[in-house]
Amino acid sequence: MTVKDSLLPALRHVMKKSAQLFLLFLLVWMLLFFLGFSYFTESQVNQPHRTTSLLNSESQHSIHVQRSSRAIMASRNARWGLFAERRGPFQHRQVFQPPHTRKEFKKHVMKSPENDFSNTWSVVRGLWKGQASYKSLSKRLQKAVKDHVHSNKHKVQYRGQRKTNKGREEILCQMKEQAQLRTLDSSEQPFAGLGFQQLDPPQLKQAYRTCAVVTSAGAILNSSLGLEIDSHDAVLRFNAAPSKGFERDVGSKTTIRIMNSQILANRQHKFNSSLLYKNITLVAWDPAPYNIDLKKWYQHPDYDLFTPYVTHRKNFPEQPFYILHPSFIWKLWDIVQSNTRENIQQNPPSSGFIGIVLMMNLCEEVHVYEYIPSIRQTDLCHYHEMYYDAACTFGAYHPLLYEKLLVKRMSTASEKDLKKKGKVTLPGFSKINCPL
Ligand code: NCC
Repeated sequence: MTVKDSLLPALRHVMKKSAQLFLLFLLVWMLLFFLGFSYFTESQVNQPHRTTSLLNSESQHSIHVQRSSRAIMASRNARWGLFAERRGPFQHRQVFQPPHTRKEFKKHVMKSPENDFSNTWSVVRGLWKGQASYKSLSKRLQKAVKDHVHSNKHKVQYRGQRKTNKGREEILCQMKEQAQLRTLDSSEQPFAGLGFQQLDPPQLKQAYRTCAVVTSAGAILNSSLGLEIDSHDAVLRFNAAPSKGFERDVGSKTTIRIMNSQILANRQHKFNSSLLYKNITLVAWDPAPYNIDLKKWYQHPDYDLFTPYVTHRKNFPEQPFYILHPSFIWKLWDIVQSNTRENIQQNPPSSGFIGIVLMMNLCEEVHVYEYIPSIRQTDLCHYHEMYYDAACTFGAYHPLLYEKLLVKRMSTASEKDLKKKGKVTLPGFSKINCPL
């Protein structure tokens, strides 16, 4: 046996082992690379915010997804918005249920060519300066606004003037003069004939010094505003927005809840039984036709709020519960249009604007949280629900952009409060002094 004969098998064995080792090394390296890559991308997404332990894991995930992809929301919304507008139960109102899972999100959103990441921020900056316009909205929202302006569902015929360069004092005086609170008048027909007088709650009057209006915007998450909000004498919340589980950011006190008629009419909201609507003052609204034909409204409300209202008043006669008079709703619309050069959507203002003016009637000072978006702005529609739509913040059905511009023009909040807290401060009507 030669040396060559004895070395060859040993050499072959060493080479085989080295190849196996190399393959193993390659495999481990690929695994480490993959883990490192996904960790890195997740933490990039997380960077601007600490996640709150009050959020459930699902919504935490949703926020991560959202932050990484603000740019691509509008296009997703366009597609899913149209889908919902054709088929959804709320076809005449604005918010749509977009895809929920990461897979759906990637499929429908990430691949879209219509990403408009920069757009959201140009509108927010415009709102901070009080100068945004229809043209600053994404193409999708511009189209939605245009469609609403053309459809004129509530037969709005605005005959008032427009004076769009008013200063703060002048706007406040216009508000005080024209936006006095009016609730359903049970002595008016058809309500008098229907016995609504027996259901009348005591009159809603000015009662508080400082008040907080807490919008449902997703951007209030991670704000840690809860303690500040609870320090006010009264707190107004909207629709089905909960405080339980979100106390750190939105507080826990609720004094008044304002609800659009969907809340009373749609069973899913469990208006009869849910604790959200117990032991507080309730205020409901529904858009009547612009000409305030009360009989027609009673027969064809947008959503039937009258039946649940009557039942609730009978079951809980001690609970203060009001329906806003449609003339109050449309007066607010008139005020927004009268201060806006562009034609605004001919749909009622959002509950947000209605609630703010309601509180200006009831409080000496009103602090509104995350109505004008803060630096936390996100397309996450609500802090308590996992869906995304810039329309929740800037409007499609409701003339939100214009309401917000008007509120910004009336605010005395500092730039820091505005940007960091998303807070505007307004005087209550009792504190506004106007020339006679
Ligand atoms: O979404 P919503 O409003 O309940 O929010 C209450 C108010 O908070 C302000 N907001 C909300 C989200 C956001 N990202 N930015 C904001 O500034 C707005 O001022 C808003 O009015 C409504 O106005 O009543 C609305 O109600 C919902 C819905 O009916 C209720 O949430 C109940 O489910 C409407 N959505 C649909 O109809 C599908 C929404 O258009 C307006």
